Amino acid sequence: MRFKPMLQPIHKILLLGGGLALLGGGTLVAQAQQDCDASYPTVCIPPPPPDLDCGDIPHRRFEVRQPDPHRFDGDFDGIGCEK
Ligand SMILES: [Ca+2]
Repeated sequence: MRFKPMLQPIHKILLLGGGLALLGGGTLVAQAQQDCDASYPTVCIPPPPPDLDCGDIPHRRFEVRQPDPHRFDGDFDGIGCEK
């Protein structure tokens, strides 16, 4: 009879910890998606600010969709950082 009151708080802490871990994981996924601008679907480039140039990123010849906030595709052919 003495063990039951001691076990209950531990059980609640474990449940709380699991819930927080799930919450934390969901937040991390949401942040990762926000950091990838939809104008560059094949690579992950965060939206400005700051404004990035091709020299600031490792990617070359990647798909660019408008509005292209970083202006990686200066000639508007849908391919960014060709040079
Ligand atoms: Ca281009």
